[in-house]
Amino acid sequence: MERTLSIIKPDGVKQGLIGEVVRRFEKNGIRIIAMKMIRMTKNQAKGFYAVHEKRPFFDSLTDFMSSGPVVVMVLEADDVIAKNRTLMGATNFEEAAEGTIRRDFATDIEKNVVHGSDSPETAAFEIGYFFNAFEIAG
Ligand code: IDP
Ligand code: MG
Repeated sequence: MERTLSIIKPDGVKQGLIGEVVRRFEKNGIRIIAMKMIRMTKNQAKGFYAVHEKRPFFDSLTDFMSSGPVVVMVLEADDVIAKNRTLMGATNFEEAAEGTIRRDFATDIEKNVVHGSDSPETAAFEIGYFFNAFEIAG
C-alpha cells in the first residue's frame, strides 16, 4: 500500500468539483484516509512549493494557492502516486489525456484543479506538511 497527497486547488473548489474529484478517486479503487478544507497563507503555499522557488511562476502560483479554500486529502492504494497522476493528467491541460481531471476541468496551466505528489519522498513531505498521525484514519 502506498500513500499520496492530493489537493483540490482553489479553482477546483470554486468550480464545485469536490464531489467530482472524490468520485473519480473512489470509482478507481483509491481510499481517502484523511481529508480537510483549509485556506493556506501565502507563506504556507511558499513552503509547500519550496521546490519551485526558483521558477518564474513561483510568485503567481503561491498567490493562486493561497487565494481561496482548498481540500487536502491523503489517498491510499497500491501504486497510488502513479494512479493519481494518471487520473489528474499532464500539468498543461492542453496536453492532458482525454478523460483526465485536468483535461476536463482545468482552465489554465496554473489553474489546473488538482495537485498530486510525484514521488514517495515528496508524498511523505507533503502529507506531513498538512496532517499529523492522529488525523489519518488509515
Ligand atoms: P504538477 O502539478 O503537474 O506536478 P509542477 O511542475 O510540479 O506540476 O508545477 C506545480 C504547479 O505549478 C502546477 O500544477 C501548476 O499549477 C503550476 N505551473 C507549472 N508550470 C507552470 C507554468 O509554466 N506557468 C504557470 N504555472 C505553472
Ligand atoms: Mg509537481
